[in-house]
Amino acid sequence: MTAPVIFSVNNDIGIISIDYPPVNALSQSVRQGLIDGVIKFENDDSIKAIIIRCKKRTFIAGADIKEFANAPLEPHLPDVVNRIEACTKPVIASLFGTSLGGGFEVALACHYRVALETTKVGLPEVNLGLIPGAGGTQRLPRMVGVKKAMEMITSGVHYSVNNFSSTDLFDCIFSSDENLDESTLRFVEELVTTGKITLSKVGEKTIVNDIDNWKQTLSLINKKSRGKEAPNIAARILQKSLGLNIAEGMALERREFLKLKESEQSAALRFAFGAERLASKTEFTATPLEVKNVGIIGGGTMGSGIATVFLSSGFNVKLVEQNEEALATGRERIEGNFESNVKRGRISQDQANSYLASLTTSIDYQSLSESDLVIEVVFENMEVKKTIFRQLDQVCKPECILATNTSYLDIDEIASVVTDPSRVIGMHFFSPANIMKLLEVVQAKKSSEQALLTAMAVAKKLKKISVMVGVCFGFAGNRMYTRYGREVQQMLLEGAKVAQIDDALTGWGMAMGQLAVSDMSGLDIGYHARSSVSAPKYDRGYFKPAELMFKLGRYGRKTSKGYYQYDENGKASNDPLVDQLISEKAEELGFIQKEFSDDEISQRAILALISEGLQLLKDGIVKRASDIDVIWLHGYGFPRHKGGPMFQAKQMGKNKLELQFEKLRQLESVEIWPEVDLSLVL
Ligand code: T1G
Repeated sequence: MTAPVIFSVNNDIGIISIDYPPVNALSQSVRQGLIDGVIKFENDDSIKAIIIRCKKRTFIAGADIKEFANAPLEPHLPDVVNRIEACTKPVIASLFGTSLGGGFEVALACHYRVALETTKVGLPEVNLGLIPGAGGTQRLPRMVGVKKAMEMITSGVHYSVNNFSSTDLFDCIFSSDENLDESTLRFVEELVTTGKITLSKVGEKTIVNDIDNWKQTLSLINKKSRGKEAPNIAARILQKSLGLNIAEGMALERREFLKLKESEQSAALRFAFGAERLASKTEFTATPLEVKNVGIIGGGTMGSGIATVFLSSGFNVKLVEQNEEALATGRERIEGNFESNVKRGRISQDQANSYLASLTTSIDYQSLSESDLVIEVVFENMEVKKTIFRQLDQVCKPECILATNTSYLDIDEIASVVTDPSRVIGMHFFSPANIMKLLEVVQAKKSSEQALLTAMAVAKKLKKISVMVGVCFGFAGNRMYTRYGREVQQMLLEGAKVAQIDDALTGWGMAMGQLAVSDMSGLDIGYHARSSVSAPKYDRGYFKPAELMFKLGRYGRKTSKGYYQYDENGKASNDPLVDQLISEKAEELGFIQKEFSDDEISQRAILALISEGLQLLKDGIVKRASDIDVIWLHGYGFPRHKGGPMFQAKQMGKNKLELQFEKLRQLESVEIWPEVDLSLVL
């Protein structure tokens, strides 16, 4: 394997080139190479300046996340960046791609920074439950002020270099059609030949305190962090650093960084980072088909949302509906989605117009003859879907992939009406389709590797996170959601109150309470979905409170009454009548009511998710435990800093899990809490 760092000379300029795929991360060998390069050229009298550049995909995208599991090896990154800054010859960082975390800290320690205009920079360590650990909290505020540094470090967002034109952060921004290496060399040569080159050290600058109200700033960050520790710690370090010199500030930063690196939150967030990238990997070897033309059957909320996502990602979309009126409504919905994207400044009007220019509509299925992929997005009725697939079988070209967006119906049965069922798969988007990142790619019994891999490649273009799952009622996500919902229903029957349950779950970190989500998605939808399969005989309380709400016409937000009541502005409030009605139902069913603690509620709900997750692994519906976590992080508002239900199982460990499951089996039954094979997750 070639050395990740090589040295070369161009006239009197020393060049340190990093070539360490995939993202030139700061592994031990890269760190060592940087130090060796600085010392080599510093001691070479013929050298006037040093350039740090990277090959291939991007400038350094950070410390090597893969090394975090082990004890840190020398040279440590803070020493590397300080050595660069201390160099007696000017060091220039030549940026492109995404210069992030430790990569941006290396650039900040250089005496000059130049970049292509398309470059993104950032200190996103908080997304990994960390803080910058190599001077980022010290050098960035010295260059952009503490206010901007606070925003960048606590948000973890990547920023375009064009955001910093009012600062001295970049010495030169090259246009995107320039050759970065040539432009950087020209920039440095000019400085050297004109003798203007200097050793401007960021670390020697003072931090300008441009934050007026620290109390307010810190509380705002605490509110936004929703239980994540790292943003709050970073904010406090920025405050404390106002009176410190760079060495004292970096020592403080390092202490907190090393503490966070051992934290459960960082372990969860680093796990999530890896799990997301693993989810798209399969053992399949087929070559995905190229997809340009996409047919969408159904222009309802979901269909128009999915069409919007495809158009926004550069695909040609043909929307098909059963009549002109429905077609017009579908087009209006899509135009409405783009209008609100323009209003929210997500895209320009020109972009919206160009996306809409790739939309065509028809009531004639024949118009799908050139489609590479067709997605059926009509209401959940098996016979209607089978009719549509019979028509698609007639009109679509043999290599066209036929996908259904059903959330729970049997895709093997849908595929049974198609001549070549190997081209039938599920592509289960989550609502709202233009927001939710998750896509369940459903493998039916006869789905081909090529069809599945094509869908996963399309998902990447849509900037979705795709997870492959098998066919069962509700696939992976909704099947677990039903089990999670069942446990909430059971706790209602055993005496927990509506508001207490939702507060316990959001207090634990869930984005929303399960009952508030049910009210939002409609209790009638849930009722009809569950009615398509028979309720388990061994579970006498199975969704009884939900059934009661449905029978009372309390469908949730859409009827202003569900588990909560909603005023004319949609504001939710408790309705004591609901707790009373459920309590009476529970008595009628013979359930003994008791007090619940918030911990007991959240623990039992998470254990229900783990139990069903283990069943999914046992049934082979999901290949990896981490895929289940990715589904819950991106489809169901599971708190990212908790890693996911299966990650939580790992944190709990064998003994605690077995003990908890056994207790619940005693409380209820082995049918409801089946024996589980913990080796599937531990
Ligand atoms: N270390 C190791 N591998 C990394 C990596 C990293 N920092 N970043 C990406 N990869 C791998 C990733 O696993 C995948 O591998 C491949 O690169 C492509 O990634 C002291 C301690 C750079 C914007 O947080 O945000 O510096 O799956 O699929 O969508 O202060 O990756 O192909 O085998 O995501 O084009 C701070 C994390 C670290 C940046 C590219 N840096 N990376 O996105 O490709 S902490 C980060 C990203 C730090 C210091 C601290 C993105 C990306 P594989 P990808 P992408």
